[in-house]
Amino acid sequence: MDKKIIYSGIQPTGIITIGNYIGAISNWLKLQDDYDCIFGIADLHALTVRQVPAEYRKRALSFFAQYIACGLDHEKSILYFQSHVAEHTELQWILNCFTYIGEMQRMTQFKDKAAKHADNINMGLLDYPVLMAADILLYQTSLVPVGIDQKQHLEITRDIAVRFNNLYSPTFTVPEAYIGERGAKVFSLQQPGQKMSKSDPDPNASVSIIEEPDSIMKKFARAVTDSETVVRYDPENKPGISNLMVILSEMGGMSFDEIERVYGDKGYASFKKACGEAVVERLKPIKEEYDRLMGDKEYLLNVAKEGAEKARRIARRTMQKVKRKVGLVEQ
Ligand code: ATP
Ligand code: LTN
Repeated sequence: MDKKIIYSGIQPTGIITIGNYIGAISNWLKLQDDYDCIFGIADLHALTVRQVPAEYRKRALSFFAQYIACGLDHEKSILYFQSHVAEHTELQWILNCFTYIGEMQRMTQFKDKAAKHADNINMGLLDYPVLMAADILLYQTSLVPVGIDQKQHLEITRDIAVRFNNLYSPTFTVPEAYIGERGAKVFSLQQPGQKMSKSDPDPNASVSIIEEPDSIMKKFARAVTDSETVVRYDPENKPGISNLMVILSEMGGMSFDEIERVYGDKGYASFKKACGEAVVERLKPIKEEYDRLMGDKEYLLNVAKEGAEKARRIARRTMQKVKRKVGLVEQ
């Protein structure tokens, strides 16, 4: 029997943070052997906000190198740039005709981004979830591993798929979100009430997966905690410490019990140092591999080309089906 299909992606904005790593990429790594996985760089999505072209091109390639450096394997999974497969926008147009404006205006992310970029509330920002639905439905995806913030986009994707399937006949697999238990939401090191975000302008709030060790240690030393001295998991009353515990447990492989036993009453400084060290240690091989890959651009472009070819083959099949169902004349 064919393996089930997994699809996910990240927009090449800002930096890939340990939040993205814990919430998304580390889950992807676990899925590569048991599923047919497709991981895209969502470079069309990020055009909804202004990008500086030369920087954007570089950043997108750097993100692709970071995917591979993290352990995503182009021999097991399809790794590619969304913009290299034209079927994404082709399907988006058709799905647009099955999506209501009101549904898009209600999306939390749209409302947030519209407030943040009040001078540029473009059609792309409103239509963002339909492009995401196209990404997912194009590949007959069963599972979509994302952080909890993307759940609403997954729900609308399901609604669009069901609507289309009911109007015609079963065409799209109806996907489900796959949200990791812990680490579904890693919080900012500076404002533990807010999620750690790739594009946070405060550099102390997040840690990149290719950051220098010294800088990582400093950021953990400066992380906001509370006025107590006990290391204890209590997200409500101790959000800073609890967030650090999630990070240490995900990156250093320690259970909460163990962390409380070892660092419970040793004071925050030694606990924060341990967090920094665990992160540095875990990221070390990733950074080394990333530096090597960035020295071989040709290799990266070849992997991307091969990925796009494989993706296109699957995407074409879905598009043929969709075009036939809606009544477009065959070529
Ligand atoms: P931005 O700040 O630019 O909106 P982001 O940090 O939210 O970006 P995305 O590109 O929107 O990152 O998300 C990439 C993936 O990482 C998604 O699956 C998302 O759910 C997950 N993710 C993002 N931030 C976190 C976080 N703080 N904790 C856990 N998962 C996260
Ligand atoms: N919107 C997503 C990125 C993304 C995505 C996808 C995730 C674009 N296309 C398809 C899963 C499946 C985000 O995380 N901000």
